[in-house]
Amino acid sequence: MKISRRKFVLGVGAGLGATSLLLSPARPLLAADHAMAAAAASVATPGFDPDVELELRAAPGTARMLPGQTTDVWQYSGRVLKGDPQSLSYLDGSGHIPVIRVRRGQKLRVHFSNELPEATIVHWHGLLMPQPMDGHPMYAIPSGGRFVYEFTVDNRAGTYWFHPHPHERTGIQVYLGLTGVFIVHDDEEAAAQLPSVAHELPLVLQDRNFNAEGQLVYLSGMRHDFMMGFRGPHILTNGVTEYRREVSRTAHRLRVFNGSNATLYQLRWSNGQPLTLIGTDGGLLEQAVTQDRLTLGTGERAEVWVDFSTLAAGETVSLLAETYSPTLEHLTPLHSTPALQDNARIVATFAADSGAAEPVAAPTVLSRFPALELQDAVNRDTPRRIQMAMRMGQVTLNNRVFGAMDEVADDERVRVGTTEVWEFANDAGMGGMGGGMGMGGMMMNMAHPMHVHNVQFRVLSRTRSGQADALHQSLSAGFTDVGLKDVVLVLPGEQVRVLMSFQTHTGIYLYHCHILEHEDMGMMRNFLIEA
Ligand SMILES: [Cu+2]
Repeated sequence: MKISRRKFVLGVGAGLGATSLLLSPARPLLAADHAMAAAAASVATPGFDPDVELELRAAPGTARMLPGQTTDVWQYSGRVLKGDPQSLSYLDGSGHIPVIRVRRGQKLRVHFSNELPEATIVHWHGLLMPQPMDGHPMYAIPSGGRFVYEFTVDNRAGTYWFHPHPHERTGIQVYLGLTGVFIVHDDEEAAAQLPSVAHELPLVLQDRNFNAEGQLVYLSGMRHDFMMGFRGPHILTNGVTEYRREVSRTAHRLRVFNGSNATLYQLRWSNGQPLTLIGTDGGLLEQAVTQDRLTLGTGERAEVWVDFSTLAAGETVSLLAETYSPTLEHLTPLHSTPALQDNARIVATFAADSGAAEPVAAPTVLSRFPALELQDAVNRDTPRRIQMAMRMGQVTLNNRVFGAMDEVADDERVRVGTTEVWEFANDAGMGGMGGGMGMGGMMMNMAHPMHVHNVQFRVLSRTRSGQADALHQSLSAGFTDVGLKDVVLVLPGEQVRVLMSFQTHTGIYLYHCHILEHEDMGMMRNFLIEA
């Protein structure tokens, strides 16, 4: 586990100096990358007969994010070539965030074209996917390039998403607007009798910073800023500030998604009612659970059931958020415009319409989980340990940063068909191994949302060195450790064990911190699923 000099130098030299990610042109693709990309899908496979076929572009555009102002963005847009016309739509709000909606078992083909001035590639976050379709940065296509995605939707009904994944440019590309929601429906979900699509409320939460002309402002490019992660004074919901929506007086299904680069949200209802949680990253829970708060790290999703029939016509209820930086600085008090409510920021307001109230009983039994048992793990007593650390201006996983596109260490190989326990350890600098020195010797203790590609896992345990303070207790109370997950927020001092099964697909996939600035700095590694 020692750091090879080459890897370390690669990480430091890869454009993260003071002039930075934002100002420097995109890293030119290596010849080897081109060869791999070319070998992958650039044309449709004749034998693949899609149920749904889409065209998807990434291109510069504009959006109405702030009242009365037009903001330059990068956005996904497209059209349906084959299949249900509702397979592609756009969220309300600014209208620049697309939603792909498919059924489990359907074959999907997406003709993707890169009309950005730099390389990009699309990752389908949370979905089980053949390696060449997963959007690994080795498949990044240059400006003007095309990529044909073909895969069978093999996930449970749930709220997934898609975003760019080119190495060192993910943060800025997502920030400029490249985000999409990917919704899967299935028969099990239909049996649970949840609110219909007409009563779904997808809510994408993203914080942003604007200049006086209403244009997006990202980080300066200083290394320290990337260590801290982006934070913005405005919270956009579905691309707009002060999101407000009229709703009918009946049950609704919220699909809440933290699409920010780094900021954490802790959500609650303004009227004090508990949140009825029905799903997480990997789809529906077995049974609905209620909790007072909901904590979402970047990339995490939660589905919340709510019945608005108790509201009088015209009455409103809001979703409130306390916001935190990954260093667990409480950001909410810094941003008192618009006015705080109950010491929290208002991220969405729902106003009841004047239709008749139609109360609906809360759902109870929702789904059956796929079998995922600790006794099946090949390493139940000796978890694969992933040590996070921040020191010498570097963010590392087991003392490594992302290296060559196809680099896999001996301890990063798993066997297809097996179940494993992984332990994400965020205890460096807490007296544990690895140290915790950040910039210039400053101690860096940050919460890292850890994401693994091509798998949905179960959270087994959280343990902590030392006493949990009040903030840790409060954030922990909002966790969604009950469901199937593809991101788990690991607080400073914690060791989180997860159980996952590599049942489908072989090849190189990624695990990484989902603070996008950390990912771009190389807090990301390949792992290989071997036959
Ligand atoms: Cu991180």
